[in-house]
Amino acid sequence: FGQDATLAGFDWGSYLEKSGLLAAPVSCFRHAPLCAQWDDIYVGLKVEVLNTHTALPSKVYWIATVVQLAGYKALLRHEGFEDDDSHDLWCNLGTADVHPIGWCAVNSKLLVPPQEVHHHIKDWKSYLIERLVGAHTLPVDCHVKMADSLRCPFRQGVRVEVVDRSQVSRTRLAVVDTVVGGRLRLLYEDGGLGPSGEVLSDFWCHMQSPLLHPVGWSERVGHSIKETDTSVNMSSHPAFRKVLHNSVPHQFRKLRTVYMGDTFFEEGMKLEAIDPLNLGNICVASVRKVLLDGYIMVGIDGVEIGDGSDWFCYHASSHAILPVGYCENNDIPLTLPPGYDHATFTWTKYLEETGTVAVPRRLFNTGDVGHGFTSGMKLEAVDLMEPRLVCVATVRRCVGRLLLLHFDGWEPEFDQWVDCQSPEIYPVGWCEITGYQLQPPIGPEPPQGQERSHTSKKAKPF
Ligand code: MLZ
Repeated sequence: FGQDATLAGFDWGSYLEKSGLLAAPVSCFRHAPLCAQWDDIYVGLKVEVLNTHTALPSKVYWIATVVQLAGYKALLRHEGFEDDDSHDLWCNLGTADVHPIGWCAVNSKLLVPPQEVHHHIKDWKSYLIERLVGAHTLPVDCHVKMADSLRCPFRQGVRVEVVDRSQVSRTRLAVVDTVVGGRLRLLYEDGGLGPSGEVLSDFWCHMQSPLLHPVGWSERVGHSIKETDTSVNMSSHPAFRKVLHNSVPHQFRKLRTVYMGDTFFEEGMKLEAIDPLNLGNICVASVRKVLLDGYIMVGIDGVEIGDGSDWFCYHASSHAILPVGYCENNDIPLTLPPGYDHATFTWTKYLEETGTVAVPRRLFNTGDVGHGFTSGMKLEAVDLMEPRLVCVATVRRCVGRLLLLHFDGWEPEFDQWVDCQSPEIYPVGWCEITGYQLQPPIGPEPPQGQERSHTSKKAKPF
């Protein structure tokens, strides 16, 4: 499954032009390459870019102006075309042969105007001088910064603990197979290989994913971990032929410290939580177990199997757990336990009936972060139910630090709530830079403003 956007003829530039929508700026994505540099990259900058409109045998360049930005993609207009936009071209600032002004001089490259404009300007030298006075250009270290930020502390053969996709309440030992743009393909150590050596079970996540942990984590915090089935032999797979190395804490994202002092989450307390198997739903939920280091296990009320195998681990600082009343206060439909209906449900009554208390509001990390996303913005986002897939997506709603993402062309049942700082969302053009396959929109966009359908998609563990 999955298809390659470029092969399918998908092109972000014309897609955005057709929809008339904006792309979220790179500065919105804290973990994305060049995020910190993005304040210095804006419309109006002048650059030196490979000139493909010549018949010359060697690579030559020409000066262009950024006329529009969409994530990493810039719409460029070559000097000389003035107001004529018919030759504008989209190029990716992270991959294309685009450089700061002065780069050609330093690197002994020729500046040659495109054939189309060659004739109507007599004196190119003074034309350019006039156009370049007072102009700004790309930061000189732009490409170096890009390369630096694509470095990744994980390599093939590194062992980690990661959520077990066949039973979300536990972790499982896995080995890094491939790394693309900081996203890891993980193979469970006892995942098994098919008759022709193919991997039977893998898992993808970004190296900063909250689902990923150093070896020893589960035991340390008291999380359950699947015992590795040692009868499964993986040794014919290249990732297992390496000398395996255990990952260590400094390779992982530091979480915000939480104090588990006098008042903390307690077993039985109620809250609202994103359903880990249906990420578009925020549900009535309970704290089922308190682990160490600020981690808790959460169960969704009314649908639990009863053996704890569907509990899910969230850190106290997670965006996915919310105080009671959060949905009501923010006009989000709260998913109720079976047997309750929206006309009569109130949290006060529910707490009374169940003889429980709500988790104190101040324990949640729901403060505003001032993220810069607005609804309608386009981006590239992981479908967390099939985390190998990075898809064309749109921000449908912004509520505090949460974003409701819609996957273009897919029914609203596939929508997912994610944190604005999730490492699994990327600016437009990220796939092109990292060489990751982008999933294009499927079919025509379903009509807008349609009621969310009630035939719920069968929940699949990831
Ligand atoms: N096999 C899955 C793919 C879903 C991918 C959706 N991505 C937004 C299905 O068709 O259900």
